[in-house]
Amino acid sequence: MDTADPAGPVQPAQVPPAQPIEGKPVGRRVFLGMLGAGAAGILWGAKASDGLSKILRPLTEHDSTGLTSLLPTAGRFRFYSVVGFSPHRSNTDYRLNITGLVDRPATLSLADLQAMPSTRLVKDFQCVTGWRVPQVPWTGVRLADVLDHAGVQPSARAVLFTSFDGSYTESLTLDQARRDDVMVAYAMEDHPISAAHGGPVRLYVAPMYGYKSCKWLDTIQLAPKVVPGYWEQGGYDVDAWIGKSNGRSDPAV
Ligand SMILES: Nc1nc2c(c(=O)[nH]1)N[C@H]1C(S)=C(S)[C@@H](COP(=O)(O)O)O[C@H]1N2
Ligand SMILES: [Mo]
Repeated sequence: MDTADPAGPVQPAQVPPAQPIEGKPVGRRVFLGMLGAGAAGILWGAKASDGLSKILRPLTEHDSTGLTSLLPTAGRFRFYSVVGFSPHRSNTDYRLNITGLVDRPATLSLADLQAMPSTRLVKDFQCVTGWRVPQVPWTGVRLADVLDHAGVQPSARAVLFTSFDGSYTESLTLDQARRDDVMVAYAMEDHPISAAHGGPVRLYVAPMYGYKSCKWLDTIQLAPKVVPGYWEQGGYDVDAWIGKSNGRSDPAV
């Protein structure tokens, strides 16, 4: 266990019950998926203002190490991991692999990514279960630039992502992946992305619900078609547009 990770010793907790989505209750498959997630320990930290405060408060009150104060986003973000822990890879060991239907398969270090033209976006971060973190700054490289670096072959139609947690998967169509607001992110809130939040490098898909933003990004594979990701196999929409998917149609978003 990495003792520098204050979230490490926290025990897995139940995922909060699904909020019925206005006009359409959460489908049975989604609900069952959430039960499964709870058992697997999807949520292992939470903001102190909700019913899960028991997770963080014992650390805050009894944490003689003071490590809890290193959690910069405690109170804003929740920390999700379907494997129930936060995998760790150092900045120097980190590699991003680009494989599949590309002309030049590539392995990029964090320094390689940081040497590429960067982009910064400030957007609300929204989980499909209802919590939202307003105005989060993200910095990284446009996914489109990473794809061009490897040279996408004409037969590719989709981009598949895997995580070095060994379990999480996601995907986008090639058109979605080429949007300006989709990035391979290495900074969040203008700091390096912490291990809990998917660092050193995670995907950030601004126009979609949080589950698209694969943490601990390991491999980007160009493929002929989309493969439903971890949560999508549990019933969530493959096209996860905020406000326009998973039973929502919110003209304000
Ligand atoms: N590898 C991995 N990526 C993941 C998840 C996960 O459990 N594992 N959870 C997803 C979900 S449902 C959300 S809402 C966000 C949460 O990001 P955070 O843990 O940084 O708050 O990460 C997404 N990416
Ligand atoms: Mo989420």
